[in-house]
Amino acid sequence: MATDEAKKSNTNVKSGGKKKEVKKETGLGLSNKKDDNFGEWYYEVVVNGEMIEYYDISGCYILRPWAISIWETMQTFFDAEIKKMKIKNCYFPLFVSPGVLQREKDHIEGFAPEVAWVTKSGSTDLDVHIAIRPTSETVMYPYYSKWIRGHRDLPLKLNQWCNVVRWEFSHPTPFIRSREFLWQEGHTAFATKVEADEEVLEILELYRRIYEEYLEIPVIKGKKSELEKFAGGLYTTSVEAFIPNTGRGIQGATSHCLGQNFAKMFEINFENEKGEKQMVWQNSWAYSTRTIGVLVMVHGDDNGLVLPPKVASVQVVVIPVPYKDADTQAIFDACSETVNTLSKAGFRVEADFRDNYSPGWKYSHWEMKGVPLRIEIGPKDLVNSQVRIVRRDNSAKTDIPMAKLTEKVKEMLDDVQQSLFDAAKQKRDACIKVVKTWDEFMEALNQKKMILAPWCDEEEVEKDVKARTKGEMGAAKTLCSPFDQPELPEGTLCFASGKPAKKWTYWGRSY
Ligand code: 86X
Repeated sequence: MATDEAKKSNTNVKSGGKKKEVKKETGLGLSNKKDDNFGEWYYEVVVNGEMIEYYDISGCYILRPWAISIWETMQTFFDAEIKKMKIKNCYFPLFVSPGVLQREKDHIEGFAPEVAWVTKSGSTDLDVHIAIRPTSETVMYPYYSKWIRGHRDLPLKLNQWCNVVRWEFSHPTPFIRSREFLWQEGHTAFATKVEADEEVLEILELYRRIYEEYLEIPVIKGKKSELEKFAGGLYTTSVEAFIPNTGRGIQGATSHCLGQNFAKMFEINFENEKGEKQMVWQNSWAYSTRTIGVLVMVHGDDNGLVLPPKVASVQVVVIPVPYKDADTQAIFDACSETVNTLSKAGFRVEADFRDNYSPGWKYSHWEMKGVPLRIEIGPKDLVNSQVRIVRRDNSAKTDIPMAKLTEKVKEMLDDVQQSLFDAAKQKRDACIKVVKTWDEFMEALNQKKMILAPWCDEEEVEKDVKARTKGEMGAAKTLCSPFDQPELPEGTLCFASGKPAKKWTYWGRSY
């Protein structure tokens, strides 16, 4: 793996000797292919697709409007859904005092090296250093303790949209592993475990919908193992995606039931109807800008980004294709009219009228940015009262009568949206391997599979699997035990320990 710095200089190269396969016509092509050099391909796509710009601090990236608009679409969906659930937005400070940060020692312990600190103001050393939030449990819960008194104060359901900082040391990757990222963090408190349990799954379903109904990425809902769960909580649920090119699972979002661990630490108590003092039951849940990285990795191709219409800030780009003596003005007018018709119908559409770029250059440019549909209008189209529509996902070209424009665009966008899911699911499913023995497991792991195996559910065995698979590529671990459990016949043995299996669990290398 090249360093972040190397990537930066590599992807910043706009011209010059480094690019191997620059498309002659346009100079816009990617120099790396997704299947040949996935890592480099990814860096190139996010930069050339204008989602990311590199920054002079390793692990920090500029999120350009093309990326933020996708974030905002997911945010609009999720924010409306949690408001239906009576969850309220709030905002707690970015800065954390050391006392507060360390209040829950077990929770912080393993994470301490990742916490970033402010140690100076100007040139003066601060008497008390101030931490930057890596997550907000310790920031928020003292106030939950203050605000919750009686059962009528419950449930308390808050969410915040914010940035967090985790000073990671292993290879940073835009969206996937960055030192600062955007997320929402929900923190809720209930009188009963039943209510908390129910919310955990309700939120997890929203995360599934973000991936499957917006980003068109199949995910598996399940429960994390004791080793992989959030140590401060009772149990962790997640949606797990898979990146076929690297053969790695990736945690898409998590929804935790914290139980009463934090209530104990932070003394978050309430008086019930009988006047008895009780501890609250808590949840926390989050998804982050990592979603965008998964989107790029799953759908992107050798021509750049491929965006699902629902999250694309431009769904249709209209490109005039003037020709020698043809009436250029008439072509431009037809383009404007097309844009007007489609915007009125509610589509996000733009024309590219720039006169300093050729149509071919514009095709590549908007392909790189992943726009789902391209409409080309040339002299022949004017004569025939038609437009040519080209799909980004499969390059299919269709000539559509102007009279049917709106109807056909709607149809095609819906079809692109669905096709992306179908293609991603087919690829993901082809990577799932069911194994029963250690030998089958190792073979599947070497073939970059996502492995479903019967497991005894013992922590020692999971640790052992990690140890036995350690290497350059990283160890295999559990991804989740799917809620949707295949039948486990009586007498099935654990693939790793040979003890009786308790459940089916997904295993693999992961991000
Ligand atoms: C775990 C747990 C939890 C609220 C979520 O996953 C959902 C939203 N938080 C986050 N976690 C840490 O607690 C943590 C703590 C410190 Cl101090 C750190 F530096 C990094 C951390 N990373 C994850």
